[in-house]
Amino acid sequence: MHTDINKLFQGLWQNYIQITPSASNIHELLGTKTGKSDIINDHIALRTFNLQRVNLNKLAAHFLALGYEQKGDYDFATKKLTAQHFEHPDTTQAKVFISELRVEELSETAQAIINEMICNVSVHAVEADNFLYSGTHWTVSHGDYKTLLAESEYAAWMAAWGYRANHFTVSVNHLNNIDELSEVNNILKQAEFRLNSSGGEIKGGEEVCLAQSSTMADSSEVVFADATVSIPSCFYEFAQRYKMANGEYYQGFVAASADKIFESTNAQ
Ligand code: OOG
Ligand code: NI
Repeated sequence: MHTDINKLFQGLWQNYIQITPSASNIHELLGTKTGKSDIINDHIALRTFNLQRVNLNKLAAHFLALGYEQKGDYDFATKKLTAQHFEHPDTTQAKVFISELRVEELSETAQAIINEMICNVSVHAVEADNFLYSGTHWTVSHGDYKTLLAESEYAAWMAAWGYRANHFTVSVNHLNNIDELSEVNNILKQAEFRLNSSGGEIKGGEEVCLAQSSTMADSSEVVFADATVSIPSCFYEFAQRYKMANGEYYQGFVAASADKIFESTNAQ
């Protein structure tokens, strides 16, 4: 496990932009618009399966070791996902949203494909410094990918991309010269980036103390056992937080909005 938060986030970011060039382009574009090249991340998100070897707790251990604390619990019944979020006492550090797919709720066929994949992940690999950006530890066929896709877009995404940041999220509150999420969205649309419009381009808002938007995932090539195919990779998210009645900024997530953000990796 990393002992340095910055090294972990640098590893995650470098791995993420390799298959998400839009994120790196938008990062640069926002740097130009705001006159400040350093962007504060609101959060990152990671995905996994609830199988013992690689479950949410195994991913979380990497952050707990760096001083993060577990905060919210979330359930996405239709998507068969459980999630938690983690915060660091230093509030300038990105929050972390980790979800896990409840494998036992899938068909026997899907379960067999996933179990076979995860058999290849060693206990040692899960604890290694680079685990959270180590990608796949298995090979799947394009057919198996499509079988998973028919049942769970999330399962298919994991089969193709493995362990890596699913997205980084720009903190709109920390952007110089930009006050509103809608302004960010306008800049992105003008530059012809495609936004996720499921549930509206802006999910949530001041009434739930969190407004979010995201790009649709880039496409990137995956080498399957039998074919090389371009499929949705990762996306970039933008979050604006509002103060609660007690005067403090809301730090949690909003399940109804998150449910739509997950769909940013759907095929277009
Ligand atoms: C996570 C989706 C939820 C948010 O900010 O609400 C999320 C995912 O797509 O893995 O990141
Ligand atoms: Ni997010």
